[in-house]
Amino acid sequence: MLPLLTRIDHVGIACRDLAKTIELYRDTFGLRVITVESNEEQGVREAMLAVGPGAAGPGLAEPGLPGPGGGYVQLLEPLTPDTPVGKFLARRGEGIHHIGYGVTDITQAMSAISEAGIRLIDERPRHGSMGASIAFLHPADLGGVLTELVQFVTVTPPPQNGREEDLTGCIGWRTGKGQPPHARESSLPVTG
Ligand code: KFV
Ligand code: CO
Repeated sequence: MLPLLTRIDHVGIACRDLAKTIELYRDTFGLRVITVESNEEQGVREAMLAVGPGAAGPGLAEPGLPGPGGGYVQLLEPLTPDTPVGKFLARRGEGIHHIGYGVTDITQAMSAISEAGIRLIDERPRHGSMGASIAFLHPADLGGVLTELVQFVTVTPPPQNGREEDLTGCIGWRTGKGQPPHARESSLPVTG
């Protein structure tokens, strides 16, 4: 059997104050902030900080994004208390919230993992950071680890009208419930 998980894409970390936590990671580790986005469907405002060799990878337009062996730290601040990250903070406090793994074909990976008896939280892929397709797997079936599948697609810069205020000097855009303004090729396995 070929491995379904092709790389560690990101480690998701729940925090109460995104701006302060970005500063902590930048100042302590010198990490580069790639994006800051709000994702209303997921109830988060989040930042992706690149960790790794910094080479352009397949499907990544911009040199400086992680290539093979690289990944991200994803810092997550809840938009409201009644969201997954808001509830997590109330129950457990700040800390590691989930791990995101790269997959080549998210729809195929979801069905294979479901057939293996692991509960899917999402019945279909959702919109994730930087336009990726994402789907979550239930922590209760995976030893208490909330697990996310990530299928990366070609990155195109967000249009001007999708930009958020520039918190950190990095690219920022808003991810709403429908197609994000920067959504690309219609082959993306995401609906509404
Ligand atoms: N890790 C491990 N266990 C967790 C957990 C987590 N992050 N969050 C909740 N739990 C456990 C919790 O400790 C409790 O266990 C049970 O789940 C129910 O907690 O043994 P216990 O004490 O009963 P609730 O009631 O607080 O949570 P619930 O409403 O059931 O929701 C849990 C869950 C996992 C279904 C929910 O958090 C969820 O749907 N998560 C997936 C969506 C998500 O987390 N989105 C934020 C990240 S967005 C992202 O990463 C993006 C946009 N991206 O591109 O990468
Ligand atoms: Co994530």
